[in-house]
Amino acid sequence: MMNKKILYSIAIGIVIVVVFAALKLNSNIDQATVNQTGAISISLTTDPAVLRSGQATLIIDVKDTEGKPVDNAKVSVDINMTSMNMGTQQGEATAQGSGKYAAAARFTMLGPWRITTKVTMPNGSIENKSFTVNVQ
Ligand SMILES: [Cu+2]
Repeated sequence: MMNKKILYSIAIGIVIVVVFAALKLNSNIDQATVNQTGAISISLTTDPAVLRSGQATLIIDVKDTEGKPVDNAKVSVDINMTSMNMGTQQGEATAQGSGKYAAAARFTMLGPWRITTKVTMPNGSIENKSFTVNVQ
């Protein structure tokens, strides 16, 4: 009777260990898959980093699915407030090398602004990404 209980406990313990091991293995496989078929990366920084009312430079960084800088893309930006329609500023960004593109922005009011980037990759595919920045 006692032996059966102990055996039963050991069996349950083994099942738990195997299930956890399988879950961990699964998560590793998922991660590897994500890395292999990663998305194009579009990120935004601004100069100055802390935005004030007035002129600023938007720097858009474009990397391909392997994380390499993309220099022959066409990058444009649409800029407007999120909280009201200030009229959309549209601009073309110019290539700076190392996958970076610069565009001018003029923030005429404090508050939240949306910057929508449109990136036409060298192969013609189009990627859009929006960012919200706060002008303080
Ligand atoms: Cu406004």
